[in-house]
Amino acid sequence: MFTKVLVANRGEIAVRIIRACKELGVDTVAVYSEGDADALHARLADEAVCIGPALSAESYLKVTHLISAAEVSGCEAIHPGYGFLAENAAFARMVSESGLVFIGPTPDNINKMGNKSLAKVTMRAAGVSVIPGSKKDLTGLPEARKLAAEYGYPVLVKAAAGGGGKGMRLAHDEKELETGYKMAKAESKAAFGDDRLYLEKYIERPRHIEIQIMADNYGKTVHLGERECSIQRRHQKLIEESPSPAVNEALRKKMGAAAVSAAKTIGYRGAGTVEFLLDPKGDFFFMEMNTRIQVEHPVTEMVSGYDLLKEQIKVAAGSKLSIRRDVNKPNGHSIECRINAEDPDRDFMPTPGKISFLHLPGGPGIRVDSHIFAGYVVPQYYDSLIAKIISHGRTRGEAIDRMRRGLEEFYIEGVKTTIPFHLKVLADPEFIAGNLHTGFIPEMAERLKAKK
Ligand code: MV4
Repeated sequence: MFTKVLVANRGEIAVRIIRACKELGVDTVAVYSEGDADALHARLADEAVCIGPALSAESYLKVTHLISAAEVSGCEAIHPGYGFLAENAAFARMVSESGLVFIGPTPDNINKMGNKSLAKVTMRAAGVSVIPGSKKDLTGLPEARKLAAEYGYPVLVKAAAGGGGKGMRLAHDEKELETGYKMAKAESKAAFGDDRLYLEKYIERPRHIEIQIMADNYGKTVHLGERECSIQRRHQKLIEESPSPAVNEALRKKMGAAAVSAAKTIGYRGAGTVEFLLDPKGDFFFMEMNTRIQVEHPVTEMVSGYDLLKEQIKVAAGSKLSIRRDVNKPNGHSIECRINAEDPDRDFMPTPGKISFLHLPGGPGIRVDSHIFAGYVVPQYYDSLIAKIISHGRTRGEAIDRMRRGLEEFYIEGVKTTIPFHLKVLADPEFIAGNLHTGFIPEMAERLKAKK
């Protein structure tokens, strides 16, 4: 095992990584920006190094600062967390070329999945069902028109370098395709410096179902079941759960096998997530793969019994996976609500500022992953996630009841949060019935308006 690990992140995930290292007997070095001088992760780690000003571009994204911090403090490995440099193949390569271990997949793994259009080519060749669409990057608008006519409208134009909805345009007819194509091209050029596009048949009212996989260096690759992440707002997930109300054991085995073969095809190592769309008929299609630990990993931990961070670190250190077989039978049900410092009454505008009072929920079946405390000032510079409440129960109903109680006993003053919004979702009859799909939030808004 490593003796010392550099935690190249901030917020709740930095705290989560430090906790896993403590249990493994590994010392930690935190990095922090000038905007995070009082942050919890810098206090909980054994050592802390300031790596620059508050702006991420001058601190958490500075490859040279991170590698120097690891070298001067005598670390053997770097954990990137999620976001920032977690899916940057050049960073992963520089870490290993500096004689350090990148706790994550290989640079080649990251590259193969980073281009979403190329990832689909690889998956199709491996026999994984992918969303019907262009077989490679589009050559131009004429080809887009031809393919759209072939598959039938509506279609989606997506950025090859994208993911998570950036540079994506929906078209219901040829006219919309023309403007959508041009806008997607300009947007992805500006956002990624890469204007390659691909086209897909638009799947109506799908669920977003993702499969957690883990792989070691000894040829072992397993899946840990699914997470349902259909409840999103502007491509930001707000609530995730495992298992999905729409997935039975037979479907879990099929989707799990597809995810494992996706990972094996590229010689994947470490923790990863294979995203699928599940259509109302029950057919599923590969969408993209995320080559990192994800925000919503705790719901999988609660129903599988495994600590994904510890597994990730052990695998990177050269140990075998402790998970010996696929997790096809989840233990109970788990739900995660993301508590953001945002005002749901003002279009989810960020609400940075000082937390003047705080009481975090607890009790049976409630876990809180967070870095906040009374007196903490939520900085304006980073994403607005301040806590994750994760409930666990024997049934989905019990997980919902516990989550509602947890949200109600979360007392926070000084910043507005997404807690009232979560309570509305938990009271929604369609949510309670498990009727989830990617249009859930706009449709819930309509239901609430009709009730008034
Ligand atoms: C789709 C789709 C329907 N059909 N692709 C949104 C984010 C990005 N990862 C892909 N997304 C979608 N791709 C096809 N061919 C619908 C979405 C989508 C969506 C997906 C998951 C969760 C929420 C969503 C909200 C709107 C659209």
